Amino acid sequence: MANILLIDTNTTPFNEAFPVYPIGLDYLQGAIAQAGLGDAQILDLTRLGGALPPQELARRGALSRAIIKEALALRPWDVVGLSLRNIDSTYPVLEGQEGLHYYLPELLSYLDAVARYAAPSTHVILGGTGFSIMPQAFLAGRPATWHGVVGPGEAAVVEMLTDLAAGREAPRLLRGQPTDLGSLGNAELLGHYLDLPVGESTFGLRSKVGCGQACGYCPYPLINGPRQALKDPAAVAAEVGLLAQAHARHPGRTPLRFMFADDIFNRPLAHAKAVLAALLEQNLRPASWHAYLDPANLDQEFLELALATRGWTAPAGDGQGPPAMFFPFDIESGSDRMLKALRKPYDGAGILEAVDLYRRVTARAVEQGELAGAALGFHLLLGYPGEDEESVAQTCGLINQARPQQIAVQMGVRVYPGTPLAKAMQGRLWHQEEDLHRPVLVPVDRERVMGWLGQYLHADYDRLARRGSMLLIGRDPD
Ligand code: B12
Ligand code: SF4
Repeated sequence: MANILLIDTNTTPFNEAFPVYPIGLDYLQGAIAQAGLGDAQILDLTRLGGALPPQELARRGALSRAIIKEALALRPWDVVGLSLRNIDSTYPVLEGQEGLHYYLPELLSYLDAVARYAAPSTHVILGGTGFSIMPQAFLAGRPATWHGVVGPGEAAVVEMLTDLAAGREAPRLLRGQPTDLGSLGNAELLGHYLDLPVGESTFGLRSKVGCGQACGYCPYPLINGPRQALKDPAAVAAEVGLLAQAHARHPGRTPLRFMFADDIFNRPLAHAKAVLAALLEQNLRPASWHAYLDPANLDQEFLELALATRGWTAPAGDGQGPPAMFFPFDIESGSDRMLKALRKPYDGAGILEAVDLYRRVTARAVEQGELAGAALGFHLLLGYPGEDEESVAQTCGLINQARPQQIAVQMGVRVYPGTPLAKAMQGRLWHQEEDLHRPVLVPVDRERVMGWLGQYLHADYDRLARRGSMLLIGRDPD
C-alpha cells in the first residue's frame, strides 16, 4: 500500500467563481483503490484555501503553495500526483491583468513547490488536460523521479504505481489508453461541493472519451486521442444515481444539475441516446443537464430523450409548472467554406435542418404543456485563417434564416501546439514550440468583424454586449 497524494491545482479565477468538481481525480482515486494500490488522498487547493473575495484573488498562489508545503511535510509521500487542468482561458473573457487568463506560470510555481518540499524519494506524476496539451512545458528540466501521463489516467496511473511499488522504473511519459474508464465515487468530496454556491456546470461526468474528429484548432484529440471509447450506458446512469444520492443528502441546496463532460456528447448518436434511455429506465430525472454537441448530428428521438431527461432546461422560476428549454448550437460558422477550413463534419444545410427539427420537436412539447417555452442560441468562432467579409456575410445569412435568439461570438482563435492550425501557422505566428506555451491567437481585426456583423445581420439583432474577446448578440423574442 503506497501513500499517495493527488493535488487539484485548479486555482484559476474561473474555478473561484464557477467551481468545477475535480472529476479526473475522483476517477483516478477510484481506479487506484480498485487496483488495491491504496487510499489516495485528494488535496483540493482552492477549496482548502477557502473562498477569497475578488480583490484578494492574487493571494491564491501563495496560499496554495503554503498548503502544498504543509501537506508534503506531513509524511514522506510515496507518490504525489498533480492534476494540471487549465493553462489559459482559450478566449480571454475577463479584462484585466494577465493572471486572469494565463495560468501556466502559477501551475509551474506549484510544481516548483513540490520539487522543493517533497522528500527526495517521492515520485511525482503529472497529468490532466493542460498537461496533455503541452507535457514538455511541465516536465522539461524535472528530475528522473518525475513522470507524466497524457490523456485518460485510470489505467496508466495504475500501471505506473504498480511499476513503482515493485521497484521497477516507471516510464517518463505514458500515453494513457481509454480503458477501465472511471466513475464518480467520492461521496464526501461531492457533498463538500454541494455545499458551495454551485452553478449549472459544477458537476460533470464522462460518458465517453474522444470525439473521433480532428477540427483544425482543437486540442481535444491531443488530450483524449484520435479514437472514441464509450462507457456502458448503465454505468453512466449509475454515476448520475450516485450524484443524485449525494444531492439528496444536501436538501435545501440548488437543484441537481450536471454536465456530460464529453468532448462531444452526441457522437455516436446511438450511444448518447442509450445513455439518456438508461437514465429514464433508472427513473433519474435531474433538474437539468447539458453537454457539448455536434450541432447537426441530432434526430427526433435524441431531442425527445433530452426533453424527457430535462436536458438544456431551466426549471420554472417558482419551481411549479414546466421548465423552459434553451438549446446551444455550437456551429462555429455558417459559411460552408469556413466550415471546411475548420474541418467540421457538417455544413450550413445540416445546421438549418437540425434547427428546424429542434423547432418542430419543442413546438410540440410546448403545445402539450411539457415545456413553458423553447429558444436556441448559436456559438460562433470568427477569425480563423481565411475568414473575410464574404464568409462573415454568409454566416450572417444563415443566422438570419435560422433566427436564434442569442449569438455568442468568440473573436480570435487560440493556437495550441500539435493542432493542424499550429502546423499551418508555423513560421508565421511561432517558431519554437515554447512560443505556443503562451496564449497566441490568430490575429483578427475585431472592429472590422463587428462592422461586418452590424452590416449583414438582420436589424432585429439590436442587443450587443462585449466581454473581452466574446460578443453577445441578441434579439427580442418572437
Ligand atoms: C467539460 C469541460 C468543461 C466544463 C466543466 C464541467 C465540469 N463540471 O467538470 C465547463 C464548461 C464548466 C468548463 C469550463 C472551463 N474550461 Co473546460 N473543458 C471541459 C472538457 C470538455 C472536459 C473536461 C473533463 O471534465 N473531462 C472529464 C474528466 C474525467 O477528464 P480529465 O479532467 O481530463 O481527467 C482525466 C485525465 O486528464 C487524467 N488526469 C487528470 N488529472 C490527472 C492527474 C494525474 C496525476 C494523472 C496521472 C492523470 C490525470 O485522468 C483523468 C481520468 O481519465 C475539456 C476538454 C477535454 N476534452 O478534455 C475542457 C478543458 C479542460 N477546459 C478548458 C478551459 C480553458 C476551461 C475554462 C478556463 C474556460 C474556457 N475558456 O473554456 C473554464 C474553467 C472552469 C474551471 N472552473 O476550471 C481547457 C483546459 C486547457 C487549456 N486550454 O487551458 C480544456 C482542455 C478545453 C480547451 N479549451 O482546451 N470546461
Ligand atoms: S471541435 Fe469538437 S468535434 Fe472538433 S475535434 Fe474538437 S471536440 Fe472534436
